[in-house]
Amino acid sequence: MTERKSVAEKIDILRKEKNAVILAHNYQLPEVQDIADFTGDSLALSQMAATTDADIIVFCGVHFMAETASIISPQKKVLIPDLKAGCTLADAITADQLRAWKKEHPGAVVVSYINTTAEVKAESDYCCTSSNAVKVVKSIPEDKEILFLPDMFLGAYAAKVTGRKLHIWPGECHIHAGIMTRDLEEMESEHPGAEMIVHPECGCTTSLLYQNANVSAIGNGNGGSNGNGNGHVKFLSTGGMIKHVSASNAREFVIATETGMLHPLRKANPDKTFYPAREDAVCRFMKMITLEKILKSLEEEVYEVKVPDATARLAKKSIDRMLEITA
Ligand code: CIZ
Repeated sequence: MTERKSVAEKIDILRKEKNAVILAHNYQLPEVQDIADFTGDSLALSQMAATTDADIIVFCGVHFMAETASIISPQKKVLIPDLKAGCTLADAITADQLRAWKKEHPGAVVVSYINTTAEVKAESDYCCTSSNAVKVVKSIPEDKEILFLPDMFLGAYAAKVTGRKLHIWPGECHIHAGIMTRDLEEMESEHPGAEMIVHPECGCTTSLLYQNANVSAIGNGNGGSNGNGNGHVKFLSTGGMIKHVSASNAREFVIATETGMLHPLRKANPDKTFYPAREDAVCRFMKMITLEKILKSLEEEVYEVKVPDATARLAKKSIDRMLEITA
């Protein structure tokens, strides 16, 4: 009798046969994160994949993330298991809209959040992530106008912390925008003493910043001004949340971001307790990737995401400029 293999086992066989690496974003389904070679935020994943000798990258995330992997590893074949896995925030501004905006502000410096299409990155001076947006903005000479896009909450955060006047594109991630101050207040009264860990794309970011003098800066969780201060509310990127929570003495945490994030946090910290700020903060695009689709992706080598060379070269410049500042 032939032994029946599970989908995960079949994925494993094919990944080795095809010399593929599987990346899973922190917001992916738990079973997808569990079979991945690497989990993390989109930039870190693309950078990790670039250090491997894999021929194929299967990106379990949304479309702009696969594009970032293609920009950083143009010689590798990048696959996304479902082409419909898009990002409403990245779709909030097109390259044409950005070109028109730039015309209205000649000479302005363009800072684009990583959640943008490759074409938009190619039209930008700097890329930034949620953990380094403040650093990137601070590095730009005071006399320069800055166009910040596409997330208005992250933009408002960077403006408040740096004291700079930014022109901010009115885009938002509908999941994060729905996490409001009253959600955090409710969680705080239910779980007094829990640390409030907030992604800066959240709708509550600006009011928390104004209301709560005891907040610590956004960052990557490495300490000091990077997010590990003594504040009760901490603004952190997903990578920063992982680092910060492991180092924190707190036992309970309220996590204000997409609920997929609770899986890696719980896995790495089985002795700590995590509550989502909102149970319904679930991105349906992130959850489109399933084990079955990953298997099909490897079997049929679908769906390829390839950024055209000229766009990739320009987009990479904006990423490299960011890395020069934040290295
Ligand atoms: O780039 C990412 O992975 C996103 C969208 C969020 C984060 O904070 O890691």
